[in-house]
Amino acid sequence: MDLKVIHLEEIKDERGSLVFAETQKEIPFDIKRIYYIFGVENSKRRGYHAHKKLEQVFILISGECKILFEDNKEKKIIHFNNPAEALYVGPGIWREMYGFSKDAVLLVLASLHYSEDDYIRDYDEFKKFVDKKEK
Ligand code: T46
Repeated sequence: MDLKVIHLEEIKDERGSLVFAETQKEIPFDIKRIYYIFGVENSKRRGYHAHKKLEQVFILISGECKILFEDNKEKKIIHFNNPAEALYVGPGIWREMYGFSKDAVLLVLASLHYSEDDYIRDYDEFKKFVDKKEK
């Protein structure tokens, strides 16, 4: 699956911690957009889509949540709870985010501006898209 854990450097001193990431260094694309998700009730699930071209890096900057990822071969559940660990997510991967703690803030760095045309929100369409990509 086109996922890659990115270990970010954490600079810790008596004042607390600072974590950084730079374009084309830790982040393998030019960042065109950021967005963040917070205030999600623990019982709610978000996502239910894949992207056709978008590359993303996910960073859980506070709290914890889980994300289910799926491509044409496998499913993986990743438990996010470390703000110094980012996850690169390539195109063509279905995702469902759930199990948000009250204090969870999920930051997403994105390689493209927002376009609804890049979303595949229908699961059967996603399956066809990834099968076609494989051939
Ligand atoms: C993703 C997961 C992790 C915008 O207008 N601009 C934006 O940049 C974004 C990201 C969303 N929107 C609008 C589209 C919808 O009307 O915000 C609304 C909520 O978006 P959505 O239902 O897609 O939210 P999630 O949490 O299901 O998915 C989001 C991202 O959309 C998606 O790219 O990978 O977070």
